Amino acid sequence: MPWPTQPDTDITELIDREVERQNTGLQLIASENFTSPAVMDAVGSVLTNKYSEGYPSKRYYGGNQVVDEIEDIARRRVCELFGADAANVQPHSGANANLGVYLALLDAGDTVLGLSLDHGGHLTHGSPVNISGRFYDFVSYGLTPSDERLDLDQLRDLALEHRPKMIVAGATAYPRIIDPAPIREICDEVGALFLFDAAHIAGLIAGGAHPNPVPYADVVTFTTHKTLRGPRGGCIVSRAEHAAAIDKAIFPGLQGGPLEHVIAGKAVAFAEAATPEFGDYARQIVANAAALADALGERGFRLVSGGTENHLMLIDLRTFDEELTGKDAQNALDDAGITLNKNTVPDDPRSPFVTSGLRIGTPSVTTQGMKEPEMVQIAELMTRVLADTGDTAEIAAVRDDVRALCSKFPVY
Ligand code: DSN
Repeated sequence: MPWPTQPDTDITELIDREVERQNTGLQLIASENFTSPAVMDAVGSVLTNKYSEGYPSKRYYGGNQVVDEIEDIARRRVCELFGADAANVQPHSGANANLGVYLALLDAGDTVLGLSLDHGGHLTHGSPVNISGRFYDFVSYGLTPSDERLDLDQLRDLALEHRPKMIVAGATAYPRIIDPAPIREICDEVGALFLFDAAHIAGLIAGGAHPNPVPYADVVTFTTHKTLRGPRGGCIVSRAEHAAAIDKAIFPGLQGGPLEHVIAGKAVAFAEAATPEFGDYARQIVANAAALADALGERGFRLVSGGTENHLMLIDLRTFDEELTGKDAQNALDDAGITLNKNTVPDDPRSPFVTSGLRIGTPSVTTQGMKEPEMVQIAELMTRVLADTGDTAEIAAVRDDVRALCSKFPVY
């Protein structure tokens, strides 16, 4: 063999450390999950060796007999999962999926409505620092000041005023159900295309815990690694009339060779998500989030919008401790083995690097089998750390308790 015979211990030891970190800490980042060994087997397979620019039966290189079958299975499975006409499983990420849709269906300078970043939207929904905001004329809608829900009246008013070519729904930090029906009505009223970015909630949709936007939207994009629990990557499903333009935009418009090993992992995940057990899992994610939100509320934390209906919640730290920033809270919790991310709350006076809030998600802890009683324990562990982020002895004690809790729910 021409390959080195000695393992690359620099890397293998770090992978071992990461396994240890994932096994012994609480993973509460709302966009993460523990993917299955079957998915990881596919992603770590010889499929990584194959170049396959193009699409099944229309490739630019030879030798694609096997990967053609794999990509076809992935496309067929995801169409069945969501009831879609067409699918493109090649986007390397959710950001590329969104960009591919814009490239397919918009011209540079077109007007688009998207949820503002500081109210829970994604960078690719028109942030000025993202290509979406630089190439297209995005206008932001937001949440109501009163109950922090999507402001559909404002969305309609902005749509009537700006006559956008596309309305983008979906969020990265919004704890409520997004009903696609009224957004479709607004799109129809102004003649706009409807893109639903389901990156965070694709697994909840697949599991029947959230409404399916596919019958309403022209195009639905999502990532495969969040609630859907597949490999890291993106996907697009669409109405048949948009399929050719989307395929052309992803390749050759935006990407080169597809990652067929990841596409195989996506195919495995789509099959896993079609099982009745995955429906139970999706419902438990939501039940766990509700239990965790209740327990945090009882301990003095304000929940943005008053609670959650999905896999995540945003807590506004200011009712608990006016001086405590999201940044300091994230760091102290990390020291205690509780991993989550700082997040702005709506109209946050602090910068996105500091923030007044935290985003907390339950997909990972639900995968490892935790239920409502463990959510109460997690709220208590978090409260012990956040009561005094300078108390290193208490943080060390919580680290031990986190390790003990996780040892009852082994992952890998
Ligand atoms: N990084 C993802 C998230 O955490 O929501 C969005 O791209």
